[in-house]
Amino acid sequence: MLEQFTAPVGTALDRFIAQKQEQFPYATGELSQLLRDIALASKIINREINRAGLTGIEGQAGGENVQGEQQQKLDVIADFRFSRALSKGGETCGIVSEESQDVIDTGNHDSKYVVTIDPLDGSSNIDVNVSVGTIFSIYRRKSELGTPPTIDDMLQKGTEQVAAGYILYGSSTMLVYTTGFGVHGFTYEPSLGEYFLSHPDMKIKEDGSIFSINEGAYNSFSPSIKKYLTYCKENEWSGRYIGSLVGDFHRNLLKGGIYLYPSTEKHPDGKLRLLYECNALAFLVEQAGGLATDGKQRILDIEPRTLHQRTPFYVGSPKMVQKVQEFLDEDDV
Ligand code: P6P
Repeated sequence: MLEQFTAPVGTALDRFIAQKQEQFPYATGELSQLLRDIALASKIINREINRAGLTGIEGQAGGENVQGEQQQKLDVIADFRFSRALSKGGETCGIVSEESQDVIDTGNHDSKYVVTIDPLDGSSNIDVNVSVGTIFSIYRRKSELGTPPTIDDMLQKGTEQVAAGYILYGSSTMLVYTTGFGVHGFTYEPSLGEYFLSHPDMKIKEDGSIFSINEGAYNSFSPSIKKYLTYCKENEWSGRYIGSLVGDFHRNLLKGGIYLYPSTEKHPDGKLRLLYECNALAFLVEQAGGLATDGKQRILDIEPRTLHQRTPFYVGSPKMVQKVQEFLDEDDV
């Protein structure tokens, strides 16, 4: 079993990835390069986001994505940038993106990885200067090298992830990722155009007092979720919800807390997408000592049926997720 990897704060991302590659037996460098490709695209998106108000790329693009949601101009730009970086980087044969109906064939049929990605989650917040994020997962393909990617390459359980992470475009821009050996956070230094290790081996608190949920949907929550919210208020916990999953997740990762998106009337299967939102965050939170469920089972154990399937999502400090589960179990009685 490979030892937990750490490096001194301030280590540049490229050097960190290279050092970790040495740790992987038989590593051939493709995964390292794939992580670099994602980091490069994030730097370009970061610049676009920071200048959005000046370059007229705020607001809606006029189209809808596969979910029927209004696409923001930056959704389209982010999707293009990440798809192009991953295609040109040559290390992935296929991509599933929130912004595309079907599997994107990158043409790199000799590469052994596939990527699922939400290029810009929470993008409607950009116009009001609230943090947004990119969420990604990396899997080994199941189909033969030299052939086009298949739907089965994409419909893999979260336990099959090779790597996962997010970029948070916030007051500072951070890249947080795991390859199964802990969670490591890097902060972007724009003047140098480089990410530097700022949060080695991130761990979530076992318990917490922050709950993140959109209480605007209260009337359509199940009785158990309503009882849970009453429990949160009786304990005088803090409600913190910015409507941007990566921002809410990152705060709870650092401070302890829970993010909840239950089934609602508008989203009977939950709103968040399994393949390119929940699986990545579930892998990260488990690596950081937390839990992620759909209210019945571990997120990472869910067998995906369709590319854009949704799931209820409860993620965060283990004791807080277990407490919600106690309330949810009452529903099944
Ligand atoms: P609601 C953004 O659209 C998103 O996917 C997440 O980033 C966010 O947590 C959630 O949806 C917000 O959804 O229904 O509360 O507006």
